Amino acid sequence: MTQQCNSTEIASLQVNGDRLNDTLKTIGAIGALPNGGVRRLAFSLEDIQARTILQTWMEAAGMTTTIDTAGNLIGRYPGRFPHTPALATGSHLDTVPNAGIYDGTYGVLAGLEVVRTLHENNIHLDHPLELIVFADEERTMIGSKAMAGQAPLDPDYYAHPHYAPLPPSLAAIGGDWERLTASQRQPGSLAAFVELHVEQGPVLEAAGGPIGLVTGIVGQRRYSITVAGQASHAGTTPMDMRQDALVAAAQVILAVNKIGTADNGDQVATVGSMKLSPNVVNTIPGQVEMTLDIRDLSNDRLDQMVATLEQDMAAIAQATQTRIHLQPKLRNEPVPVNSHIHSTIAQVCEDLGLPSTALPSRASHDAQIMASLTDMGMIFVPSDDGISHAETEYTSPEHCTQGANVLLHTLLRLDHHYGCTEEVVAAVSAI
Ligand code: HGY
Ligand code: MN
Ligand code: MN
Repeated sequence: MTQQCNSTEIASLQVNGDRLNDTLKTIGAIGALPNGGVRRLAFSLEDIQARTILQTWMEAAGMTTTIDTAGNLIGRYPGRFPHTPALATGSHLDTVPNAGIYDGTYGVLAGLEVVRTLHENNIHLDHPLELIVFADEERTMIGSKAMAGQAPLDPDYYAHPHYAPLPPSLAAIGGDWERLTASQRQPGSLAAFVELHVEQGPVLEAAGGPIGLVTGIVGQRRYSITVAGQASHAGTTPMDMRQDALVAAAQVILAVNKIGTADNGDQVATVGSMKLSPNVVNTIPGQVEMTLDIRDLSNDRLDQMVATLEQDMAAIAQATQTRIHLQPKLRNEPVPVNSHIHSTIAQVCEDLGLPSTALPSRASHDAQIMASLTDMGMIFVPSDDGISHAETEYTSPEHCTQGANVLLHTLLRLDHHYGCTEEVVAAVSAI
């Protein structure tokens, strides 16, 4: 496979920023909401429409495409040594119910722009280059978890009253629940994975630098909390004879806030959704279902938060004569990034004259799951006002372009770093 560009031309290669930002607008219009936000829930028609467009764009950029049994859409740009482990980048196209156009989508489209830039300059890396659109990052993370062999295989684990069961949802995007484990990649099958993402927080903007050098990704634990009391007549039931599930739930919410604000630490704790029943004006709430999301860079601190909350919930249940159940629903381990990839990204920023700031990711990402499979790195660009998971999420076209250039040159350098060894080249050439 001949290379048209020489090393000097490759060193000065730039992505097409206008094309990248145009694709962001095009995909951002899929699931557009009247308030300017986006709703592109995993497995929805909007998700399928966006994935279909991406697949077409991938193939036009010289990639072969597949959808694995976990529903991951994988574009593969050929390398000069096709049988060596691939370099990979990617993110997600699914969104929370009221999102911006950047969370996840930006990393996918910047990866596409990198391949488009290589393809139109007839440049091929030594390694194959994979662009992965992970399935359902926002709720189950089934795409990356299955790829890493971490997905619970009981479909009931993912059950939720607001969402369709996972097996038919996966089928809707080309996956196959019955053969889920076929999507698992073996350690060593990838040379490295780098994800580019908007920070979704205020640190980079405050630091004034366009590029974030992610140092690690927080651990995250999600739970459902069910509070069971006794529904009863709001008029005839004396206050001292009530088992009011909402009064108990209110105390649980304050207990969650207490573990989130303890010791002025960096941990966070959130009750993001709540459903009470029967939810009528003249009946004492009999049941409350809530969700809990806690995060920190330290597993020890997360363990302590859960232990403290369980103690508090036992006391609240006793005092309110209710029953409170904490059901684990998702667990992501805190992971550091690969130090060589981190320093490669820093060097690329320096060579491109882009100020950079080291920071942890306080959001979860598929990258932290991929870290169990291969060397992992993450690059951030700023989120204006630190806003994300809201319609006012915004990152400037300039920052989007700068981030994509850093991704391009990071992958070019990692291609050399994870060089194809003589034995591998000899073995491959002999095929
Ligand atoms: O929850 C998260 O951190 C990610 O946006 N799914
Ligand atoms: Mn995301
Ligand atoms: Mn998100």
